[in-house]
Amino acid sequence: MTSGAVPLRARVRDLLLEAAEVYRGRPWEARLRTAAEDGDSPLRVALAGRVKAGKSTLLNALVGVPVAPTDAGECTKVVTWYVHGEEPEATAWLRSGRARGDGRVPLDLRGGDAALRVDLGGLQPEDVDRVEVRLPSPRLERLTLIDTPGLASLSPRFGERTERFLTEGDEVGGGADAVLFLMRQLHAGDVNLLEAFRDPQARPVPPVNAIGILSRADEIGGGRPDALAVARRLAEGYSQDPRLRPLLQTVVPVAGLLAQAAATLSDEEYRDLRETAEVPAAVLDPMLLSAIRFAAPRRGIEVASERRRALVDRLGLFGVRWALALLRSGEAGTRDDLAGVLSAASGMTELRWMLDARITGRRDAIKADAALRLLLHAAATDPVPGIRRLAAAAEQLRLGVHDVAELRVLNELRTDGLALPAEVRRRMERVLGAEGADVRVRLDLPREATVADVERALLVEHAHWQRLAADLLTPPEVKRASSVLQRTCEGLRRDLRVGASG
Ligand SMILES: Nc1nc2c(ncn2[C@@H]2O[C@H](COP(=O)(O)OP(=O)(O)OP(=O)(O)O)[C@@H](O)[C@H]2O)c(=O)[nH]1
Ligand SMILES: [Mg+2]
Repeated sequence: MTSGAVPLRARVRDLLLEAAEVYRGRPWEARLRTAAEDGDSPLRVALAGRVKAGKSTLLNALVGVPVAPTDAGECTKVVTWYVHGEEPEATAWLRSGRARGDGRVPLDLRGGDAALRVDLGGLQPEDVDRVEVRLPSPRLERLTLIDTPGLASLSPRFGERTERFLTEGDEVGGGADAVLFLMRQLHAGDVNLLEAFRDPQARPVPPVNAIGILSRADEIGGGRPDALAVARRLAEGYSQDPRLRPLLQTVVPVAGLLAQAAATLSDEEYRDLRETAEVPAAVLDPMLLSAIRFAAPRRGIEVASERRRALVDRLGLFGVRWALALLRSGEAGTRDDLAGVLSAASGMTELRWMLDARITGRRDAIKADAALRLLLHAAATDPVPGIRRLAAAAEQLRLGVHDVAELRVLNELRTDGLALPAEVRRRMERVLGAEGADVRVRLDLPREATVADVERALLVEHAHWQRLAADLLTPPEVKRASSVLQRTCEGLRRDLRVGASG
């Protein structure tokens, strides 16, 4: 491919700028210009879901420090962007109509590393389009995280803001590139909301960039000892649920609170847990039946009532039970041991892996695909002279750039745009890396398969898709998908050779 010499980002940017010229003076101009310059910025990942689903807690766990307010009484009222910056600072962007000057208002950012507080000053949440918090956190270098107000909240006006942001983007910064959609249990409201993204061109976040999260996983099953195993099974069921399948690429269980506590567990908290673990079982076990019992004032227990309450707030009841069990069995001899086990149980490692493999690892393709879809959407809704040629070029890029083409096939597989039997669909998804990027996973080979085994399997796989593409009865869109699969196999073979020789 000769055009491969010019990087994808540059080609997409040039095309969008050209389209912006075509729309000069019309509403699409600004959106296309913003999207053209967006190729170099970090991916924007929004956390969305119903009220109290645990969005802000998970955001804090992802950043590694508590930056978003999460108290039980506290709800997120404005869409808040957490962006990488050299110095901590916060800015509000006012909604148009309310704006003075350029619409920006600097805000007070209180607190140090431990916990931040953004003060809206005299501003009303409903006048604010979004708040941007800049932080020198390395975790934010590759990802901008966006906290959103709970959907279907008691005050619908906050939830509506989220819905509008997710389906249309905001006034200044555009929309999200990917969404983590949190749900505690599958709820009809979740399906309705996710349905709102269905419009295949306007929808800013295609299902392949949306990961479902079964949140507060430790509470599932009423805090049973095997809560996380139960959550894992439930999440697997959801990810195959016909209502969710077309809307999300997968569903994973995560206990954000455990992850956050594990990341920031203090020596003092560890000591309090250790001392509590030494209380005789006959006294301790009944205390562990509820958060209220656990924190109730009690004589003869070293750790004071308010300190026990603080432990439950930090770890949740399940987390406390589990930490105590680990301490009693000697599996958590140090603070770091305990933090390690809690962190492993939180599902956070899997989530990070998934974010890396499926979202940040596909950054360029995701950005390019979103920008090209925006151009196509503009061309479809405002077909000015001169845009047809650019729309055709955008289609060509989507087909010609393999990563983008793969992404498109993955989307079509989720949204049933391809008429294929379930097992063929699953095989396509697997080869395209939906279950893991590793070549052995993609080919359903055992871990110990040799390079020669992999090479052989790749040839078989390639031939399979070649046959399907060549079959006269195969519908055109499946032929196109099969050609993408062939190229995927060719790419994997090249990587294998490079790996084997290097
Ligand atoms: N047990 C447990 N509790 C959690 C978990 N995540 C959050 N919580 C608790 O759930 C409550 C709500 O958490 P938030 O993170 O504020 O939820 P949110 O979705 O941001 O809420 P809104 O902004 O009001 O919509 C808090 O009391 C958290 O401590 C979790 O993984 N496990
Ligand atoms: Mg919140």
